[in-house]
Amino acid sequence: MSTTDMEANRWNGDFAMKDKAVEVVWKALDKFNIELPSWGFANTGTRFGKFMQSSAATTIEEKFSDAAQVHVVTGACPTLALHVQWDLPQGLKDVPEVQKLAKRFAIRPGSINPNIFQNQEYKYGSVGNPDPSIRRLAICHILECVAISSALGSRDVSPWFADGSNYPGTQNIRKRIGYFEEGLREIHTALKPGQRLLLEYKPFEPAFYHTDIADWGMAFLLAKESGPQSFVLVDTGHHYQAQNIEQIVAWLLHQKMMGGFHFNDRRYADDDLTLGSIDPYQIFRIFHEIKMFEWETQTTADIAYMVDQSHNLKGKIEAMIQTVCAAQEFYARAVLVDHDRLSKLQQDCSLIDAEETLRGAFWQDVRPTIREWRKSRGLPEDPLQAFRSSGYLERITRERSEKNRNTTASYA
Ligand code: RM4
Ligand code: MN
Ligand code: MN
Repeated sequence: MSTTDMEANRWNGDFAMKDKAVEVVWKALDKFNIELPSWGFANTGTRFGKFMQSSAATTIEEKFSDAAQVHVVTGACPTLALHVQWDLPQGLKDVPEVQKLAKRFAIRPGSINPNIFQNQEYKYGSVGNPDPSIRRLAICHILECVAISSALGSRDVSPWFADGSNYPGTQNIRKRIGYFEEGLREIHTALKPGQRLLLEYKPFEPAFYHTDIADWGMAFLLAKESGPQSFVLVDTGHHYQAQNIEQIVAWLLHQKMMGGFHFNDRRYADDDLTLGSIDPYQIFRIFHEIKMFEWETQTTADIAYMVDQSHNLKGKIEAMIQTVCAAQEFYARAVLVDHDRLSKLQQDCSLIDAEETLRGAFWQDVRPTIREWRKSRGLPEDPLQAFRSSGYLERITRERSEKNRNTTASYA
């Protein structure tokens, strides 16, 4: 018996329990999907410049094609998040083209992301801008995104607002709250039944003094104010250092306001690194809060799991596969927590045993179980290796290098 097996048996108690653990992981993985971001396949950079990758996607067609490759090897990514200005530059007119691509690559359009931060008009904000004509422009764009989402049969519209100010005294913070309340209420009225508006918060950048939707409390209140189909989106990179993200998740679950995640990792700010690369325990703790909630309430939390990473040095597709596999690993570990036992230990304030129950699940090596699960589902046991040996990367590098040499312009 290998050390890993012995560990597993010790933790699980006996062989029967070990089989149970495998079953629990398999069942959880069958239901676990994670959405990919179209912009994560394109050349992106820092504010200092872009480092071009000759294989990066340059068109919406290439983004769909790359996302399909990730789905083929992982089986966990049936949807692609779209950023309207980058992917549907003509808005609604581009819908038929996207529908064709979705069909061709067997990838469904996922969340629709408005872009209310890139155009010159948004220099002083979008929905929070003091100029009513700019606010109208932003609201109209988001309304078009709602229509795009309906036409594409996608569920979530997820705006991120760069709105804020850079110097004290330069903007009326309370007035801008009012503009957001008014604008979001109007947008909410356009939602079809079942559609959702997910509000994303971020503490700073590009605004460095105040950001209009800076944290989960502001996003929560605005979501509540706008209507019952609005929820909060947690981007794991959008917090101050040392903030307890899983506590935010627990609150949002408790309030039935947890709408979705943008997963990535970070060391300093909104670094958009691959998942779990800096702090693997963090993502496990988030999944644990969700699984514990589901166990306690005997419900399934209706949460959109999405990736929002755009690292500029790692190969785009490989980085995405790495993140998806990491997400599966942390999720699988979270379902291994013995909730019944943990709950009793928490009640008794058995600190060390409670913590060890959590840590015990975190330190399980779930990779052999996940490999078995993949095999049983007709998926490659090692998605990264499967991608590498597929020849896809070599082909797209040949096909795209010329185009990538000539791109310098937009962020994605
Ligand atoms: C923001 C935020 C949004 C993403 C943009 C590109 O920081 O994370 O979700 O759409 O970046
Ligand atoms: Mn995000
Ligand atoms: Mn971000």
